This record gives sequence, structure tokens and C-alpha cells, in this order.
Amino acid sequence: MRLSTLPSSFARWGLAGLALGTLALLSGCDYNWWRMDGHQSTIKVAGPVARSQLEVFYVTCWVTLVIFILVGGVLAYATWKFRARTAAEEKAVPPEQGHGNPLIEVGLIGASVLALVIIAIPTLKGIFYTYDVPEDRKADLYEITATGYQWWFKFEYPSEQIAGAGALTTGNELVIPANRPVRINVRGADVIHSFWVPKLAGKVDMIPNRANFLWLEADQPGYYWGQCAEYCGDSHAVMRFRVVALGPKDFNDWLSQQTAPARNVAAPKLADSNAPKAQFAALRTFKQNETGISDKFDVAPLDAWKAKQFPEKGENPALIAQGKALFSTKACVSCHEVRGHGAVGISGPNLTHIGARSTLAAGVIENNPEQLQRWIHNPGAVKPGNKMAKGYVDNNIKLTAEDEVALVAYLQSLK
Ligand code: HEC
Ligand SMILES: [Cu+2]
Repeated sequence: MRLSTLPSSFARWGLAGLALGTLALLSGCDYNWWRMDGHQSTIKVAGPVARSQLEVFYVTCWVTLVIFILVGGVLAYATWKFRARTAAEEKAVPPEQGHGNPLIEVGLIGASVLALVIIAIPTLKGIFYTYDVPEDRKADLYEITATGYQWWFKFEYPSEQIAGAGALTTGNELVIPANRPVRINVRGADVIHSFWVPKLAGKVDMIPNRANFLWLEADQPGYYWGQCAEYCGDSHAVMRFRVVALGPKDFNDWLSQQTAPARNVAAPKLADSNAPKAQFAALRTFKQNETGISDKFDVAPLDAWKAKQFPEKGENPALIAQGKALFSTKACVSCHEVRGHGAVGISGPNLTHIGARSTLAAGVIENNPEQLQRWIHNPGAVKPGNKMAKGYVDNNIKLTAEDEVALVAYLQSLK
């Protein structure tokens, strides 16, 4: 088709629409789209595995950009140069068309092969590098097992065995040592999920009955956003998690706090002995925002997370004791474990130190008293169809406002 016969206003509006649409999409993805950064950016990465994957992405981009410019340039040149200039040319019979030119054809095949080789070299290198922790880093390796459930994540630390309780188990917030290669053994409990922390590494599926793994490393201490990347049912879009990377001392302090049984605020002496390490004392004054959206913080998210490691000010032991009792009588114990408090359920996230997490319900809402109350009041309103909401119906769980306040005080005390 000749250029002059293109309905030009259609083409112009089409292009403008495409550009606007792309902008709208990008800005919807992230408020930082112009810097290509954001919580889940695969462009501004924070670890060697994601960096290696980014390199492959860039090589592919550059090669295709060159192809685009060459092919687009030839097309634009030919369209312009041979356009119909006059009404007579417009009506003229097109000149005889050429068919086949061995030199051009062989040249194009050669160029394509070259382009593929340029892409293949870093790709193959990347595949080997990202597959498993490099030999020379194996001595430093830390291993964690991550299991996907509808719609939350369980994290187990096989190297932290607790007498009578097995490996240290947490949920929805994966705490890792920074600057060390971490191998994540991924498992699926019900349907296929996928483990993805865009700034640290590409996704790997969590498949029931099929052991798989990936490795990642965080360059420095930080707070990273992850999520399930495989459609897994009603609440798939709100199946998220966080990765908290800590320096060696903070990580060890965190481990010793987590391996301790649940805090007991009702007995002041025990409370003292179980109090979390004071390593984050300077951050106690942190004030959380009230939006209820867990990815918007007034302060650096890692600092916000650290502030959660402390007992809240003005704890009320009587109210907490009341909440603890309700936790057993309202069937919460049948699905949740609170190690040391007699709760042994395994179908929901381990809540032994739930008060020390920065988010609730698999990284969906901020962990503060208002949001926690909102969650236990009606979990189905936060995450459609989730298993706890179903449990409420099956077990006919009814909570009064007073029950909710007591349960919130109890759960927040579990640091
Ligand atoms: C039928 C099993 C079941 C019962 C009963 C149950 N829960 Fe849950 N709970 C779950 C599941 C499953 C999740 C994870 C939901 C999700 O994120 O998809 C959950 C999540 C939670 C969370 C958030 C945990 C996290 O890591 O973010 C809290 C807090 C919680 N439940 C408290 C309670 C309390 C309090 C009760 C009793 C009133 C209770 N649950 C009763 C299964 C249950
Ligand atoms: Cu999932």
C-alpha cells in the first residue's frame, strides 16, 4: 500500500492512542515508571541473580533495537523514496517486481544467525549462573524451604531446629542474611504457585509433589517485595510476601528471637526474659501510617520492619490474657501454631511471632491494630474466598467487638 493512501488521521490517532495507553499502563504498574524503579522492578535490581537476568534482557533489547532500526530504516527509506508524487504516478502500473536475490538472502540468514549467537552467549552463561549457587560461594550458602499455600507462603529454616517443634517456621515474611547466597527450596501444598521476588531473582514454580529450587542473594540489607506469579485461585492477586535481608548480627538476633517460644505478657517475669533483643531500640518511635496499604511507608520500609520487632508501648496484660484465652476457644488454635501457647494448627500461617511482622494476610495489609482487627473481623472482605474466611463459616466463629480488641492485643504482643 502506498503511504499516501493510508488514512492518515487514523494512523496518527492510533499512534497517539498507543503511546497514551502504554503510559497509562506503565503508570498503573508503578508510580515510579519514568525511573523504571518500583517495589517489583526488574530493571532496578538488588542482587546478582536478578542482575544476570537483567543483562540477558538488555542484550536482547539492544539486538532487537538494532534490527528494528535497520529494518524500519530500509522500510521508511523505500516508502519515502518510491512514493507516488503526482496523480499520474498514482494511477501508473507498478514496475516489474523482482524475485529472489541469493546474496541478500544468504546475507539475511547470516545476519539472523549472528544476532541469535549474540543473544545465545549471555543467555547460556546466565542459565548456568542462575541455576544454582556458584561453587566458590557454596561455603556461604544458607538454605530455606518455601511452600506455597492458597494464598500465603510458609518459610522453614532447616538449619534452625527447635527441640520438640522441628524447623523454625514463619509465614509471609522471608528473612534472609544479606550478602550471602540463599537457596530457596520451593514446594507447593495444594495447587501450583510461583515464587517471585523481582528485584532479587526470576520466578520459579512451586509445584505440589515436585521438589524444585532457586537461589538468590541481596547485595545489602533491605526490604523487598515478592508475590505469587502463577494463577492459583480466588485470591491469587493478593498472595504476596516480603523479603527482609539483614546484616549478620541483625540476622542472628532475629533467629534467636524467632526460635524463642511465644512471648507471655501476662507473667511479667517471663515477659522480660522473652523480650526481643534490643538491637533496634532506636527505632521504637516509628509511627506507622494509617492507609492500611502495606507498601506505602512514611519511613524506610526496613526501619519500619525493625520497629515492629519491639513490644508495643502500653501493653495491657489483662486484655492480652483475655485474647490468649479467646484464641483457644474460638478455634484459631486449630489452624494456627503459637509455639509455647498450646496452639498447634498447621493449615494457616505460624503466628508465634506475628506481632513482629510488618504485614498481614500474605503481604496485603499493614500489620497494625486497625488492620489486624479488620482482618479477624471479616477475613473474606480482605481476601476473597480465603481459607480462614471459610473456617469462620465452617466453625461458626462469631467474635464480638470486645473479642476482637482482645485478640488484637494478644496477637500484637507476639513479638
Ligand atoms: C480454618 C482455619 C483457620 C481458622 C479457624 C483461623 N485461621 Fe487465621 N488464617 C488461616 C489461613 C489459611 C490464613 C492465611 C490466609 C491468607 O492469607 O490467604 C490465616 C491468616 C491469619 C492471620 C494473618 C497471618 C499472616 O501471616 O499474615 C492472622 C493474624 C490470623 N489468621 C488470626 C486468626 C485468628 C485470631 C483466628 C481465630 C479467631 C483465626 N485466625 C482462625 C486459617 C485459619
Ligand atoms: Cu499462588
